[in-house]
Amino acid sequence: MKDQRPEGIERYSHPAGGWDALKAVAKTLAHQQVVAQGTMTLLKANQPEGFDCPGCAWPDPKHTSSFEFCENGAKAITWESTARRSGPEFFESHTLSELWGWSDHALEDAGRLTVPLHYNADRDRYEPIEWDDAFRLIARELNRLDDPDEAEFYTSGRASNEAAFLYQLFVRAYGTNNFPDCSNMCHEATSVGLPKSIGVGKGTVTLEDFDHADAIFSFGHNPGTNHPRMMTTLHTAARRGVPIVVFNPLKERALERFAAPQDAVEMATLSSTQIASAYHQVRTGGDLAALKGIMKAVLELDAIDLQAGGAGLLDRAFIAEHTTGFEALVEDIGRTSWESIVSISGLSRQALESVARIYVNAKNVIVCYGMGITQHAKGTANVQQIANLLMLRGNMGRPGAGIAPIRGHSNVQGDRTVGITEIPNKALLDGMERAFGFRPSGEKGHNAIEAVEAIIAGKSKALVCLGGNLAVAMPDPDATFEGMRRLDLAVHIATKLNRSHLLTARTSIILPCLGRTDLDTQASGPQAVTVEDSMSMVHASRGFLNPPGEMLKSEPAIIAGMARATLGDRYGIDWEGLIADYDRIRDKIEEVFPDFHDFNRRVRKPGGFRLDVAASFRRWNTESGKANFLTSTGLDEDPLVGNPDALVLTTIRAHDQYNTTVYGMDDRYRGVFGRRDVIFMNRDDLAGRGLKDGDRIDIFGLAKDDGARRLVSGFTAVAYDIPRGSAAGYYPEMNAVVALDHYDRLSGTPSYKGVPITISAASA
Ligand SMILES: Nc1nc2c(c(=O)[nH]1)N[C@H]1C(S)=C(S)[C@@H](COP(=O)(O)OP(=O)(O)OC[C@H]3O[C@@H](n4cnc5c(=O)[nH]c(N)nc54)[C@H](O)[C@@H]3O)O[C@H]1N2
Ligand SMILES: Nc1nc2c(c(=O)[nH]1)N[C@H]1C(S)=C(S)[C@@H](COP(=O)(O)OP(=O)(O)OC[C@H]3O[C@@H](n4cnc5c(=O)[nH]c(N)nc54)[C@H](O)[C@@H]3O)O[C@H]1N2
Ligand SMILES: [Mo]
Repeated sequence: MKDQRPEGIERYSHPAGGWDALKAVAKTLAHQQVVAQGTMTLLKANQPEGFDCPGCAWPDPKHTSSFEFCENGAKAITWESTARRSGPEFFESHTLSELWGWSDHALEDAGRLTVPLHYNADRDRYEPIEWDDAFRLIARELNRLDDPDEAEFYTSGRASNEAAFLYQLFVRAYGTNNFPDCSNMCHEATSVGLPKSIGVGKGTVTLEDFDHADAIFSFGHNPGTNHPRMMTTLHTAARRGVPIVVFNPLKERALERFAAPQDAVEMATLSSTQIASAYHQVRTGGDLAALKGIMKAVLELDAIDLQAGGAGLLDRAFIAEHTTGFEALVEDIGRTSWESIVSISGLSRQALESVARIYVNAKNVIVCYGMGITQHAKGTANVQQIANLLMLRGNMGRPGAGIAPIRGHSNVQGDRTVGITEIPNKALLDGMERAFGFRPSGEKGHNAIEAVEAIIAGKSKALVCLGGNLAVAMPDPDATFEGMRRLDLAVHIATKLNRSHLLTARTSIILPCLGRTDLDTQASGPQAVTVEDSMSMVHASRGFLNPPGEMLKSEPAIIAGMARATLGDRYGIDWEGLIADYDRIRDKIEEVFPDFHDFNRRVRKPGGFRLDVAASFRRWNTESGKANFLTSTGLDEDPLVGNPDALVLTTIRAHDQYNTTVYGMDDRYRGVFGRRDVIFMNRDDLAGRGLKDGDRIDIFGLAKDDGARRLVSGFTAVAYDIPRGSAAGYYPEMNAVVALDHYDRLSGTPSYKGVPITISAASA
């Protein structure tokens, strides 16, 4: 008898990729009415003379290859190059109270913003405003604050190096280091954890290293959806017979099997390639335990080898010459019992031993990881344990081996490199002084959590956002929304309307900007910008589409406009000159950051250049001058899960979404169609609560008792292949049960992937 499944829930039995991916692209193109121009646009993605795909930060084979098909890249591009517009008529026809009732999808689907807008509270509408008037209003509000530290300057990771660099120049000249950044919600555990381990907060591998790897481990990332061009790399590696070992609570289809749309044979024969050679469904938040378990098994295998007269299985020469802390690590692992490892990771000892055998049998190992590792209360510790595992066998700083954090936004790494940081180091301050003749404040500013806390507390009164949808991306929407509505000034530089723009302050302004695909013409002619991918490759990006309207400005031009209005000629910065020709911005980037030497010449070579990542060459920029094994005692990440009824919820992305941008309501590979109001649970966890597949339930977020009620109600429970004790639901819907105060104390990364919850049958 066929199971009766909840509405919209099906079994999706195809491999990832394949014809369904091509069909999905055709549908997107049609919906956005960009068929002719759209297809041409797709062909220019990631080409030498084209633009950098805004979809993800995975690198391209030297940006010189032939067209690489990517379904979700195509969605990101067509979403931006849509023929739809939300111009003055749109805002005249809809009050903000009405728009508040629209879905996140509908708000963005209204199309590209075309004119600067100013909120009129009497009419509850955004109304067109001249650029100069908008800049003047912003300047007036910023200059009215008692202290520059009462303003927050958020950056989302799509901003180019040029935009981000000018932004930090403006903000530092204005006088604060309040730089909340999407990276704070994303790979901050990497940016904080890895410098202490290996001296650099970035990955150490290049794309070429994947060709020389003998084993690839994947922890907590979903490439079929979130960095689909990585599937080409994994597909090639799998076909080469390289073991690919996956740790993920959910069986993600693309990690199981994939049909490459480029592969004529697979497409013609409807066949596919198995990707993971072993799939371990770790419990949410069980990675620290799993990593310690693998290391424990590696140390045991090493001891056996030594006893048998072998030379051991660790790279003892590397450990002796290049590292500190090995003994302390061995001690910590020795103290950790198999019993606790197995119960917390949810994986058997045999399973972890089999991983250890793959690990020691491979000469070169790469470990890739994403949000499943970083977005935890122990995110930094997770990242450092990955580094420990690699260093045991010298898998760091040599060809075919290393650590590969998979970044999120297409330029989130670059934004950091060119100065978006709330903790400026001496090199940055020296560089700024050298290039601009003033020394910015060195005082620590706010990260994303601190910024939102300050806004909620009424201490910060102005918020400027270079892209993004901060209010919706952050935890605790009730408190966050309310705080934002009490601001004196809110400024959003954006391509499309989203919910954060509806949280109006006393003065609220939206500034429409060009996107990656748009032609950017300044006084000296058409401009290119630059971006840095996950593997530290910097390359140029040049849009070519006619902008959606004549009023739009580029991000650098908008920043320069705000800066000049706010700062006058403070420090003699030539804002117009910098905007006239972006080469001049790049010259200044080079002056501040010597790593960018010869920037304008090197970035003109197809494929660009790689920034120096010292750890890739076994140079360790740590205090000890060596790579450090770092221990983190214990395995339990969460003191909050004291409740015996608690489940650990992870919040994830569907296939048809880009962060808070919801392209559509399907999550094809997980078999969810036309809805997002679901929670995936183990059938036995449901039964244990007297519930079953398809029941409507309420979800309560547990947190330190702060009086707040965190609730998502009336969602449908979907019995799913997920470990007991774990549950999964979609971001951002589930943000209502995430507490702002629940974050990694070392990096400030919210624990979006380890949310303690209880559930019960829906009350209404
Ligand atoms: N199309 C598309 N592309 C994107 C994005 C997008 O939204 N859409 N977002 C961009 C951004 S900003 C980012 S940061 C990246 C995000 O890319 P990912 O890191 O892939 O993001 P998530 O969907 O959050 O999923 C993480 C994966 O971790 C698994 N997971 C959840 N909890 C745990 C855990 O506790 N342990 C382990 N081992 N695994 C776990 C989930 O099942 C899921 O497969 O993608 C970027 N690219
Ligand atoms: N529960 C939960 N919450 C999460 C996460 C999670 O996994 N779970 N993930 C976190 C992560 S990894 C991240 S990175 C954040 C994402 O946080 P953000 O980066 O703040 O959010 P996005 O949804 O990427 O922003 C979308 C908006 O960006 C604007 N935009 C798009 N393109 C451009 C452009 O070219 N220029 C400008 N100026 N604006 C543009 C559009 O107006 C669009 O509405 O969310 C975090 N929140
Ligand atoms: Mo991200």
